[in-house]
Amino acid sequence: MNQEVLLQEAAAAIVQRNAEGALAVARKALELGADPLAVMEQGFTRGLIQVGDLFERGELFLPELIQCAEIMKSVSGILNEAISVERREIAGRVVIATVEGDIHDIGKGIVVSLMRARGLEVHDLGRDVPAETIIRKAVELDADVIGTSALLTTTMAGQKELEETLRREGLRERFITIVGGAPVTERWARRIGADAYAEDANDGVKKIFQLLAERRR
Ligand code: B12
Repeated sequence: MNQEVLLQEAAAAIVQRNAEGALAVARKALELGADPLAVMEQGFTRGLIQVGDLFERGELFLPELIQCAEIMKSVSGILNEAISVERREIAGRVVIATVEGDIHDIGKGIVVSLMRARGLEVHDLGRDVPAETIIRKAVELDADVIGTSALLTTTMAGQKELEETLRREGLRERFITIVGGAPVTERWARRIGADAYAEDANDGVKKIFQLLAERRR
């Protein structure tokens, strides 16, 4: 089967809130040997973004949005697991969380899976996590990288607070920081003083490896 058809079916299953259909597409994708990351990002995620647009336009309501997110969670359970592990030695230690006040964690889940698959040791602190808690954990684990996700314009402030707290406590140079999430931009990363912005999981992992390499030079 053509991969593009599969990606369209994946997106449609989310928009139509078809839980069984979505799981069937995810399983079919694996059977056919499709790239699970591509199916997540270019298929199911595309559908979820359409759902977000419908919600924003008032054409869909919160219960339906929740239903779509739940379907997304169940397919990501299958597909994230299948993201291929390419290397085994630990390349760096990452502490990651969705910032305080924010419960969006689907994108972070994809990022975590890809990081693990590429050989990073990842400590996922979950969602709605205060900056202070993220920093304490990063210090305790002697992490190399702190990654944060924010999906609401209001919660992006948590990423700024993290940078400010690190600077105030004299810890800024100790960690590489990377920010992501739909409303987050390169400009925002620069403005708050984060080391990097990532638009998706692949971009994030690539930038982390670059920054780790620069640091070890
Ligand atoms: C699913 C969803 C939900 C689900 C979340 C379920 C879950 N467990 O995550 C539920 C239904 C619970 C929900 C709730 C709400 N939501 Co909501 N939600 C969405 C939706 C449709 C999709 C988000 C998503 O999962 N995208 C797919 C993933 C794969 O993409 P992603 O998160 O961007 O992640 C990728 C990249 O950004 C990047 N990335 C992300 N994080 C990181 C971190 C690092 C370190 C790196 C390297 C990379 C990286 O890599 C990821 C993979 O490629 C968006 C619409 C949208 N376009 O984003 C609205 C949206 C984010 N929600 C919105 C709103 C308003 C809400 C609510 C306030 C609704 C309400 N009235 O209660 C609540 C907020 C609750 C809270 N306190 O957090 C608004 C936000 C508007 C704004 N400007 O702030 C949006 C934009 C919808 C809209 N268009 O109005 N939501």
